[in-house]
Amino acid sequence: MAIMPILVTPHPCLKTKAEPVAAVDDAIRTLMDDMLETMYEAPGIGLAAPQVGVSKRVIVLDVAGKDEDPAPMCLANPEVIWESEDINTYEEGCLSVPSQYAEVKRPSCVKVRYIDRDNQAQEIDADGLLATCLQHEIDHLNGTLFIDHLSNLKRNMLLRKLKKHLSSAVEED
Ligand code: K1U
Ligand code: ZN
Repeated sequence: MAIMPILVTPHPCLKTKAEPVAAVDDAIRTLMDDMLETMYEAPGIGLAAPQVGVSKRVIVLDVAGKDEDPAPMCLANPEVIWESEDINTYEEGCLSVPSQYAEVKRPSCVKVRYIDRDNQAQEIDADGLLATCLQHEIDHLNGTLFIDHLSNLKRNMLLRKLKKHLSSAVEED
């Protein structure tokens, strides 16, 4: 297992559409394990392969609460095959846009088709935080960040705050 460096916007890998995985083999399982370790260490509740510089359609998530048992999920080639008309607003963050948060509106419920760790096709019905996190991670595979869902004004304000945050983090070093 290995912890991988997480890329920060505006890295070009975060704006690139990721390639589908041909099959979930040992190499992809190792990538999934490394991504889970990286996500837990960050800490985060999700991570997409482009965030660690790998342009493949692989995501990992664990939205279990602090007092619940860990519930890691590994998905290859995830695709939303149904979404509700009902919309939910959630204050999202992103490990590639560190320390910045904003409200994002997305469908409340989704059905996602994917390939699991054992290379088996699966479908999952998600609502609540799991639905939000799945959509956020699938967005990463298409080169979209949560800030791309904001107005130009809000996105530019947030990017200015990010610049300040990153330069003060460098000064502290
Ligand atoms: O994709 C990512 O950058 C991970 C991101 C996922 C996410 C967060 C919120 C809404 C949708 C998707 C994060 O995990 S940011 C960190 C975070 O939310 C968190 C960290 C520790 C405990 C609880 C939450
Ligand atoms: Zn993110």
